Amino acid sequence: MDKSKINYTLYLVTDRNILGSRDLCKSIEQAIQGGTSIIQLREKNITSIEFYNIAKEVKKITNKYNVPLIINDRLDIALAVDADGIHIGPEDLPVKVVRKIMGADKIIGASTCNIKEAVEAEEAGADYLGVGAMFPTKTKNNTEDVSIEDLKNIKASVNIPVVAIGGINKKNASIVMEAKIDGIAVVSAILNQSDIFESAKNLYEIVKS
Ligand code: TZP
Ligand code: MG
Repeated sequence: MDKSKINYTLYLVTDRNILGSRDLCKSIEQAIQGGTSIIQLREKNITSIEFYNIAKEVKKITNKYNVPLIINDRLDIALAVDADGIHIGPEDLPVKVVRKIMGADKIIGASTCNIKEAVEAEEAGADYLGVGAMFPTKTKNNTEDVSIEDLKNIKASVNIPVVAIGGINKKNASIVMEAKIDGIAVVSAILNQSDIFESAKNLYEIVKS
């Protein structure tokens, strides 16, 4: 996958807890059909073999639609399934180390919530930044608050794509897009909705307009 052509418009981060009994792969497929342009497989508290098996199944879907698959946190899983990239935060392996292991062609995303972290991540070799939490979220604990003003300043400080995350939904998506960022990353605004396809479609249209 040519990483200079990645479309960050609508970035789905997965969470099987939110999906409940609904199938992850089917849900991802519906989200992609609705306009989701990049998928991050995010799993917490599962074994390596479970994560690996899920990632292999998800990769079949993302390959089918030519949508990039990013693995959260786990470099070993990302390498094992030949994912398109990895998303890491301050508590994960450093960007520089991950770049060295994954090579130049893979996508590395970094979570940042201020200008200093953003600039450092870019310098270390990150391809894009995830910035948040923009709004209160029930999906992740221990988030730091990022204002729209902070988001604008971060975007202005780097030359790589920026996606905003945290509590973003159809009501507030246009507000974060005023920061001239490259896209929005969501969990519940797609996966916690009864119609995943429609939810993705609505969000995609909001971000694009
Ligand atoms: N990182 C910062 S906030 C967040 C993550 C993974 C959760 C976003 O979930 P939601 O449901 O879109 O608020
Ligand atoms: Mg992490």
